[in-house]
This record gives sequence, structure tokens and C-alpha cells, in this order.
Amino acid sequence: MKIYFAGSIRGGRDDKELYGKLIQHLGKYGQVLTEHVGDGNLNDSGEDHQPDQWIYKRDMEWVRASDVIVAEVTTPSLGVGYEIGSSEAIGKKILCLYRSQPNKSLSAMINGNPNVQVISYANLEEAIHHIDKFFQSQS
Ligand code: 6K6
Repeated sequence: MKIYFAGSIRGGRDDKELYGKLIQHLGKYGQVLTEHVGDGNLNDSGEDHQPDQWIYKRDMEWVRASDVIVAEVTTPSLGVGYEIGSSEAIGKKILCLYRSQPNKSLSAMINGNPNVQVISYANLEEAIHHIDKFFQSQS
């Protein structure tokens, strides 16, 4: 099973440690192609000595190669939204994890999308529980 984990980079890196823990857990279910998204050393400039055109092409190839997209959508990110929309257009299974925030709501384009499974969670333990349920229902 190939898993594409999407999480904010230039949208803001406040949750980078959480992404790393989610990626580690997702490794139980398959190969996570995008481990770098949880790299604690990566800041919101997302610099990798690679041009943006190269990153776009490589990531879109990985989206196509993936069986499942898991997106952490608490920090709004144009890139993550784009990856979700692209994945939907080619019929991928999509799980979105959203940590409920006071006075904030998830975009209706994700929350109201019947092709996206959206899970609200309060902490890492709960997110892991939902990930386990999602992958067990795939087998
Ligand atoms: C190198 C190491 C880590 O990041 C880099 C360079 N930048 C990116 N590398 C790989 N994927 C990226 C990079 N920038 C954005 N993305 C993709 O878009 C990731 O798959 C994320 O899920 C998403 C983040 O989008 P923004 O708009 O928050 O940057």
C-alpha cells in the first residue's frame, strides 16, 4: 500500500511534529511516500535546493502512484487543498484529519465533500484511533 501524506509546508509549520508522528504511525499500513512533510527541520520556506516545478511534478507523480491520501488539514494550505482536489479528480481514497479549533472551521470544500472522509480529532491518540479504523475498513 502506498500512502501520500499531505500536510502544510508554506501554509505554516506549527504542526510539523504532529505530522511526523502521524507519518510514523501510517508506516504500519504501507509506504509513506512523503515522509519529508513531517521533517522537523523543514521550515515554511520549504527549501530543498529543488525548483518548485520539480517539486510539483514529483508530488503529482506520487499522488497518482498512491493508493490512499491522508491529509492533515488543520493548518490551511493551498498545496494540501490542491493535492486533495487532484486526488479526488482521479478517484483516490481520501482521509482528512482535522483538529477542532475554537472560532475556526474547516473549509466547506473539504468538510462538505462527499468524496472525502473527514475526521475531527482532539489529540494524537484520537487521530491514531481514526487512522486505524480507516485502514482496517480498507482491508
Ligand atoms: C523539501 C523538503 C521538504 O519540502 C521540501 C520542498 N518543498 C516541498 N517538497 C515536497 N512537497 C511539497 C513541498 N512544498 C509543498 N509540497 C506539497 O504540498 C506537500 O506534499 C504538502 O502536502 C503540500 C504543502 O503545500 P504548501 O502550500 O503548504 O507548501
